[in-house]
Amino acid sequence: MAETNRQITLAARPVGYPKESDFKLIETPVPVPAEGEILIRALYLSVDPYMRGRMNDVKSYVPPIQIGEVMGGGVVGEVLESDNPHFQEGDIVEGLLGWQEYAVSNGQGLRKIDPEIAPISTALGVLGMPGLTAYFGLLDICDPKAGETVVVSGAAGAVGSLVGQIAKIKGCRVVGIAGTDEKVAYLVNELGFDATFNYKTTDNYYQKLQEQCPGGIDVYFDNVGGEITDAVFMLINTKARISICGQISQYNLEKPEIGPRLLWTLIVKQARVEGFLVFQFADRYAEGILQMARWLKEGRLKYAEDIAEGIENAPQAFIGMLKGQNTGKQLVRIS
Ligand code: NAP
Ligand code: FER
Repeated sequence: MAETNRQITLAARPVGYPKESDFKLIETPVPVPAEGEILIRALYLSVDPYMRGRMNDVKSYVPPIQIGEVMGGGVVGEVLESDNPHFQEGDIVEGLLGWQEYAVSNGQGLRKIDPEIAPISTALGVLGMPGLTAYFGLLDICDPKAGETVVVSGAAGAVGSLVGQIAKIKGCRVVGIAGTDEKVAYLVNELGFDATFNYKTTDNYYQKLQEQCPGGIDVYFDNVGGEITDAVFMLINTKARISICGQISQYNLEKPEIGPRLLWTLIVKQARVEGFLVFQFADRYAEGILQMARWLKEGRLKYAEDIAEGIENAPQAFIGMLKGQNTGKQLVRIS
């Protein structure tokens, strides 16, 4: 075991897109577990869009990260020592342990991972928070039916790539929107999406969606917001369901965008828009993980991971993810 614990802390509150200088790598002693606690060595760190919000000095469902505090976030790690009857040395666990190489925990909120089911990194992706977001956000909030047209934005990311595949499993026609030609080709060729476009090289989103959704849009799973979402609103069908999962196009803006006012489309189409947090489904996580694992095993669900190496590269991996450099789930492997 190393003698020091390398940690990434918040050095400054970002203005616009975060930059490397907003983070600081520090070294502290490896923590010593107290009575009833366990010591965990991190193997994979998760970097997620929600962390951008936690870097602002705004209270949300959890308090913001303070300057000098270790960046919060999901981790998969190995138990090195345990004084807790529920965990043994060698167990693989997942929990909110933050961007650091070692952490102690009293076991609360930690989930034991079975490495036989799937690679352990999936506990931060398809079999973890993003997978549950896709599963409940699509099936519960949008109730997609066979034959309906489902549009998903942020379609090549951790959540979006799973949303599209679940919609295909349910017999829907799926249209995905993402930011590179490689991503949109991957969605069609590897994941079975019916149509896709690259929003960075498309001028008129409305016209493109009209072409790709000749029967209109029944379900919209929104990961991005902004102009893409405005175009979708203009093409929804009667009784459409829209789930607001994320609005990543807005997270790094210095000034809030004033967009077109399109809520009237909801009146005419008697449509429903619902925001959700994956945590509201906590009492049903087991159901979601079981179903996603089953689809994985049956080969009906594929997943991609983009893996950066070393904790020192976590800030760059996070910034890169916010700018679209990832396909599938962005992770950081701790060697
Ligand atoms: P992700 O999609 O793997 O990564 C973020 C992606 O966002 C990037 O790869 C990039 O892809 C895209 N993006 C960045 N800026 C954009 C812009 N201005 N316009 C359009 N797309 C942009 O991340 P994720 O973890 O799966 O999260 C996806 C969304 O779900 C996020 O909005 C996140 O906040 C939300 N989320 C919500 C919950 C919840 O409980 N509600 C839980 C998890 C995630 P491109 O190359 O396509 O631009
Ligand atoms: C996310 C975006 C936003 C997310 C949570 C939130 C778990 C919540 C934000 C808030 O409460 O302000 O991707 O994922």
